Amino acid sequence: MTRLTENDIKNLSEQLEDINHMLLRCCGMNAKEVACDAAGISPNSIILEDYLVGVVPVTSGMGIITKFSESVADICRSLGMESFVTKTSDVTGLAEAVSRRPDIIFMADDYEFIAYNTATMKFTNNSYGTASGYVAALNAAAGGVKEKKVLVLGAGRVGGWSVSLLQKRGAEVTVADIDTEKAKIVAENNPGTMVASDIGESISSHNLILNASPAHVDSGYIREDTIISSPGVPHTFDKEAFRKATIIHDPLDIGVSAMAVRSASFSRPYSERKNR
Ligand code: 2YC
Repeated sequence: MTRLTENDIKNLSEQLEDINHMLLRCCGMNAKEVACDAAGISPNSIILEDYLVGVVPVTSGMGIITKFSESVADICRSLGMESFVTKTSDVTGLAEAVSRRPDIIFMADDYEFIAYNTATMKFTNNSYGTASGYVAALNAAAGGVKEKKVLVLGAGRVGGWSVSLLQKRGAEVTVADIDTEKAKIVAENNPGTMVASDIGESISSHNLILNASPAHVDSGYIREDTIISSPGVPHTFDKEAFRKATIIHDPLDIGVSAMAVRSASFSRPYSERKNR
């Protein structure tokens, strides 16, 4: 899993409006609508304002990323939810969060990042949230991926979910990874998926790409009028790539929005349950 850096997210809260404008331009939807599409629900079937979200900083492993928790809380607030970041971290922070009766608790260590729904004890994670969010964005930008060829770059957790979710939407998926064995395993787990033998050639032969890899994509391979839905960090496309392609990217917003909406969709909000 590629770890976000402080630099990746230092201005994220201020950029949420710009990200919405980028999504509206590329997909005709804002982050909330992309997240609802990713969760398979219609935006007017859930009142996100009724949900309370607690975010708990975690110090394990490589420790806290400056403004990570605050960025997650701000993203949830931008969806209309009420959210708070606990003053304490780890188990103390979890106890602090639980005492405020949140509907959803977000916590991330260096390997797992979850949105836990307290009513149903179900959680969704960032790998699924990011894949479902960027698949929804690509589907919208492409005017639907059904029966279209889509290349997934990267056979990690986000790439694997992306292959599965693209196939569910009827796409003809090819998966590419510098570790061919990882690509083959994803293909075996998702029958009908092709494995790219030559990554450069596969980039040149697709105009719909989901880039779930941290590797640099050489713009020389990118065809004119390609759409690249790109959760991968670090985000290293050059000017030529931006001239040739529509590139959809943000460091955290789409993935966290998809997590928040999906986790909320697991239950009625506590405020509603409490008033019964
Ligand atoms: O500040 C904190 O609470 C840290 N423990 C957060 C660590 C997040 C590590 N994960 C990542 O950087 C990546 C992100 C793209 C989101 C999922 N994994």
